[in-house]
Amino acid sequence: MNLAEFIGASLYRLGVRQGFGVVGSGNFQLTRSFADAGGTFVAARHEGGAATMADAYSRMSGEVALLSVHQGCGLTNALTGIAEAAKSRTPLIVAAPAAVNTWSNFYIDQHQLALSVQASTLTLDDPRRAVEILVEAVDRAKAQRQTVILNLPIDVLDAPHQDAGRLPELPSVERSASTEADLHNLAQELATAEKPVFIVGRGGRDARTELLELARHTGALLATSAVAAGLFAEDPWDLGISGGFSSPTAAQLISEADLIVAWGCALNMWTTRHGKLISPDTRVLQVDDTHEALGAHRDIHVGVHGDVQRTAVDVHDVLVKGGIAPKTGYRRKDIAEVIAKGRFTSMPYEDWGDSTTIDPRTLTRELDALLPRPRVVSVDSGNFMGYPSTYFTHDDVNSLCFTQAFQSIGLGLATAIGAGLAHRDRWCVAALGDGGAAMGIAELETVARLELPMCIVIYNDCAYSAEVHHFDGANHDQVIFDDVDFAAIARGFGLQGVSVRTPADLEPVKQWVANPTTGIVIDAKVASSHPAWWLSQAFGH
Ligand SMILES: Cc1ncc(C[n+]2csc(CCOP(=O)(O)OP(=O)(O)O)c2C)c(N)n1
Repeated sequence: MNLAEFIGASLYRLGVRQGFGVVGSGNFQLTRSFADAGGTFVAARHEGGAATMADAYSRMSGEVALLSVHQGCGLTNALTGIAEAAKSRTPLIVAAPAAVNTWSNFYIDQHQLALSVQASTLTLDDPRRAVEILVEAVDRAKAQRQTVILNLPIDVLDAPHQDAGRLPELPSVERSASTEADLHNLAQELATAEKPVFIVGRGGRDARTELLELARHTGALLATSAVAAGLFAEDPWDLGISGGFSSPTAAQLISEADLIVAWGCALNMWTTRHGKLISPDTRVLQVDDTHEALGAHRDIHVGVHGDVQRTAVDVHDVLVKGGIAPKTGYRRKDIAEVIAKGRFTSMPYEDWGDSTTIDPRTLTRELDALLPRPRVVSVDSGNFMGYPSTYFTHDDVNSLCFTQAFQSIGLGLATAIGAGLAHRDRWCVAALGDGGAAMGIAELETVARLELPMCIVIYNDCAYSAEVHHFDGANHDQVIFDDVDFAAIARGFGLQGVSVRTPADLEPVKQWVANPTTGIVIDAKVASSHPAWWLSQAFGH
């Protein structure tokens, strides 16, 4: 066994089960030994796709995933996906062989590159420390939710290596407790609030039951950031996503709250509509297991350091023990009616479609009714993105996969592959703009090869519409394109393809649902006369 093979096998033994990548000379042996040890490896057609597949797989499965790339150019190709993962704190190991001589054509400074995208970085240049470094890498990914670029200088990878046999057990991840003082503070705020709203982010994805209990006790309404969409599905007090994707009703109710508690939620510009969704008089509390996250994006009145699930249970306990009875709070009968009527799925609208183009809302509603559940919907970036994020019904916290921390277009298709592999029992939907679809199109071959029963819907308006609408009145030559026949392209990749201009054109999709032998691409020619309602809040830094 050489060091490369030892690394591949050891990552499997340390609990990494699913890998993605593009194999070249530097990572061939490592990837081979990972698979031979029992790991599942998906060969992507572009490292950008592989990185995002790994990111989405990890988000949707809760496991540490592996990304395996070729030295230098393999890593640079993967960089956008790695940046997205690092910003989202996705537990991910990037096995990145590295050329050592600066005169090598493959040489780049991989350590600096990792730092530049806020990823964690480790270098395994001493084979004697291989076990220690591999354990450290997996532990950082798992316990600290880091995206770790593991630099592997290629001059040591060929060296013979003794199999170390059993590897050390990784400690299980502890849920951090909040202090007594913080819990009492939080309990006090909740006890006195009349119109509390909880906004729950990625850090609260596993705390549905505990947060529902606490919200019931304190009379709080519930909302999530986009990465936790669906968490409170079917609860009558659920307002859906907070931020740009809020319905007018949800936005109104959030802005009238007297207390907002952010649970594992960054409260970034998108979740708060650049802060405007939170009124200046509202008390803002934030609970997070990472100190640096508290108050990072906006001023808060109280920051509570602790795990979301554990804090929700503990503060509920404080309320009960303190004799604070459950209260109505914001959960009034009139509010329940307003919420029910104000959901996107029941809101009336004037249809923009005609015989040549379909309204993106109508398209999404039709597909929502037509595509079976359970589903996982993955969304690319662009003007269209609010429609699939809000007009599809999200039944639970795993029904939307949203890789948009870096707001990069082109990640949607690969996201859908990673999410679909994490949930093979679900119908998988990729919602893309024509711009994002063109950018990530190589992975259509991966969809076909893996025989994923995926519905890829392209909101095709032959433009980068986000830019067209944002720069209204400007010369749009550089952001308008010729029509592309994505249905024909899909057929070339071995998938089904259908062009859609009216709801009636969706008939072949019904037949596909009955017999989904391969994936289907819906090239939907969408009406683009109006900007999406959320677009004006999307831009910013
Ligand atoms: C990698 C990357 N390049 C450029 C942009 C700027 N950008 C944001 S939205 C957008 C247009 C996306 O077009 P499309 O996918 O067709 O969706 P649409 O806006 O038309 O709905 C562009 C170019 C970006 N976000 N990411």
